[in-house]
Amino acid sequence: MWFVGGGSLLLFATTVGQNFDVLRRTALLAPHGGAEPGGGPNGFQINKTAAYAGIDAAETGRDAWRLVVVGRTGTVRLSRAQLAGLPLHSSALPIACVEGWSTSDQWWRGVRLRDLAALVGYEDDPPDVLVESLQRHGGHGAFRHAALRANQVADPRSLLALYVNGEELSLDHGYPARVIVPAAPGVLNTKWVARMTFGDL
Ligand SMILES: Nc1nc2c(c(=O)[nH]1)N[C@H]1C(S)=C(S)[C@@H](COP(=O)(O)O)O[C@H]1N2
Ligand SMILES: [Mo]
Repeated sequence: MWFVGGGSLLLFATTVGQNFDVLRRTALLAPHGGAEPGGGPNGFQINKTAAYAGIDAAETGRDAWRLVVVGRTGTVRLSRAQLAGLPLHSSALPIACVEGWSTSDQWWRGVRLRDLAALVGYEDDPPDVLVESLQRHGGHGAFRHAALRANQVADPRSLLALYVNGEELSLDHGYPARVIVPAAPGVLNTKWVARMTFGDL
């Protein structure tokens, strides 16, 4: 976990590399909407698996995936390593799906949405953002993108999460990066984010 001592962090760093491939492989095969609370990769339930959403592991890899951020001052492309090098913050937030389940608080870690807005010209006044997923098919088309309001972007708890519960995001929970915002239906927490367009929608 991120909030424990340095010794455990070191342990985490050495074990996560070994477990990560296994984690991602098993995540691909897992059924969606685990039956019991706490089931699913990273220790909590999933809505749609990566396989169901048609996410190809090849397009989430280190060489293929870039986050494209568009705004007032132009377009910025960031690899996952570059994102992980930005200031990271933690938020304890649940996922609350309108389909009738919700999780307890999960420990998310990632880049603040308002910091991403600042990268493309909105230092003081974050606007709305349109978030688009790698997902092209599978499930409800509406889940491929979501619009977040300026106040949701400005909230310091709103993250583009790279990690959860002290681990890399699993593919089923949205690896390489997914949105998590407070007090909003789960559907706004777009997984497998590919593109974020800041500006009044
Ligand atoms: N790209 C994409 N993002 C998505 C979804 C989806 O199907 N595709 N499902 C949404 C819904 S309805 C919910 S409740 C949450 C569930 O997140 P989880 O699967 O990590 O628990 O993801 C949201 N993000
Ligand atoms: Mo949902």
